[in-house]
Amino acid sequence: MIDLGSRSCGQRMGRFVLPPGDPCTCTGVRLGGHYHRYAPEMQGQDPPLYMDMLPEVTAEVIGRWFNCTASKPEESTIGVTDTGPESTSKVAPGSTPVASTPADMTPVVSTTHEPMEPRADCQEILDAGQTTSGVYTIQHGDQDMQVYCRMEPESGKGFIVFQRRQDGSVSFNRIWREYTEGFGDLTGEFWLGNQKLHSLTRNRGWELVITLRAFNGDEARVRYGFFLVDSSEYNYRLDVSGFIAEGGDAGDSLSVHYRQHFSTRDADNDDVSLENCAQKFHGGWWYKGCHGDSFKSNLNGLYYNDATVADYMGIQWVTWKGKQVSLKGTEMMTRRIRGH
Ligand SMILES: [Ca+2]
Repeated sequence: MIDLGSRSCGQRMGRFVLPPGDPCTCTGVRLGGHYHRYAPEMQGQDPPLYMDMLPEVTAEVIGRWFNCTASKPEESTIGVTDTGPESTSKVAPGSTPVASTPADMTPVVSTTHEPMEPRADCQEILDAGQTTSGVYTIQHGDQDMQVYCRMEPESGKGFIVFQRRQDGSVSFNRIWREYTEGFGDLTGEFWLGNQKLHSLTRNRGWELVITLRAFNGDEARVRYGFFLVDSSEYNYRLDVSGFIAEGGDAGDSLSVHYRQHFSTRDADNDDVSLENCAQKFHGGWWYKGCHGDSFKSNLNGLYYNDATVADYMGIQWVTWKGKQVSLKGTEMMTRRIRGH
């Protein structure tokens, strides 16, 4: 099935979305609303990341405002994408052709879907007929939460994506408060936030699915039948069990981190007194030890543009590629299992 959400840079419901930096370069869309929520430092930047527009303001018009030249076909992906499942290549009048859909896990989706009515999670949204992956608003408790839903209508599953790595565009070397609140871009790289993860998973049975991509093109997918992130009182401790290999041979690199507290460079909750694993590996994770049998995974490590790294550096899933290979991309997502 073609993911119609995999487009970037465009008009949507009166909002024109601009890429960061050069507004003429339509790659890597940033949704304004999300940046407002997670990256206040992006606010007020010139040019702005998005502008609310009248529908008649086209990409061409905006291009003239910024003195863009019209010929950037390989970079421009301006198009209207809410066109329904049967039309995969419609182009907005006067704009350049829509670029080809990027690789499967690359979710360059600029869609903020209007909710039909409040839904508690991505599964309910999928069940209500929304089969396109993208940014949705769910109502959790008494608060609205923007999440990226990975819709897999073939299997009838709708996941809340809570972590994504794909190009190193967002730093994951963050402090406790940032990991608590979340950071990044829901349509790019991000961490949803430990408090949200706890709030989502605390009461009911949730599963965890992780997709892993290597620089050599290998892909793998693992599933844990039970997933819960404990409260801040327990430093967002990881509760995970029920490993299943869903695709590939990645193995289980997370169960060794079971019951581990979350650590960041300014909150050392790992099990070793003489080292600070989060500081050493430049990320936030449920670190146990900084090497050996107590270190099997770190999907929030430093991003490398090359697979080969020093021991345990980079994005690690040790049971798959060993301790000297950093991964190219990851996606972590969770779903409430019905009937539990
Ligand atoms: Ca320590």
